[in-house]
Amino acid sequence: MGVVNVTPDSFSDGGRFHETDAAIAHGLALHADGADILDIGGESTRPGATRPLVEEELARVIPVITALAGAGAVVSVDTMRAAVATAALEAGATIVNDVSGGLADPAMLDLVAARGTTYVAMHWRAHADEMRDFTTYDDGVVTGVRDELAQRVAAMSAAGIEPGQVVLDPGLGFAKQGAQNWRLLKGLHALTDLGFPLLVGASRKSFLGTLLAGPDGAARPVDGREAANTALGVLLAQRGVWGLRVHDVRATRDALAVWQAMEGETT
Ligand code: PMM
Repeated sequence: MGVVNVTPDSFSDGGRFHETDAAIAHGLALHADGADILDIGGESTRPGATRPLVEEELARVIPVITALAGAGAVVSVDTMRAAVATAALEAGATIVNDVSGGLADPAMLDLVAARGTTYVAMHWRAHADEMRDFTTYDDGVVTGVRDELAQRVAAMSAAGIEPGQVVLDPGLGFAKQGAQNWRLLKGLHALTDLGFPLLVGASRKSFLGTLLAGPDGAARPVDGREAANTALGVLLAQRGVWGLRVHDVRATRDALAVWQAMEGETT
């Protein structure tokens, strides 16, 4: 899954693709690099970010979705709002990627049930401006995330969403502190045991920057985290993860090609 953030303030590619045309060109480039899905988002979820108005979010994502779906790409909309998801599905998106797993907008699960679309439900506890206050997991982060995702699955089922529509996501960096992300990744099998495909978004996140900190202790800047993300992507693919949400599709594709060549028949 290739990331197309149409936001002025995302931590990873903030502002670079704000203009509609630039976002479309970026999406087409990721598609050409081999992205199976393009994930279009108009709300930054970087820690501390404030929410855009719904009109603003619509104006950011809809033209980009229309163009990229029209060009033949499979498009997901990265939104917590049912109104935005509705417009995005009308514009050609076929997947709803909701970082709140249905918690931010009470209308979201009913919409997904009615439309029958694939639904990525991420583990989430609070909006970006306060999620740093919600990183306590009484029984450990793996158990906490698993139990809270299981509760979301129950809510989805109650809303009439079919199991085959659901993809789960551990929500790296969302209400998780540095080491908690590694604990979650190492304990991912506990989430796989819930019985749904998993999507993982590690690309450019700060726990990778911390891992790669220099001798002075300063985190590696966003632009220098790609090799680590690519290595992690291969390890996750080997563990059966369904999808990797990445900014550099070509790097991940290349790494997966190496893995497949090593595993495949030699001629
Ligand atoms: N991370 C971000 C945004 N959307 N969606 C899913 N399903 N999983 C994620 O981990 C995720 C997401 C934030 O990262 P970005 O600013 O680089 O898009």
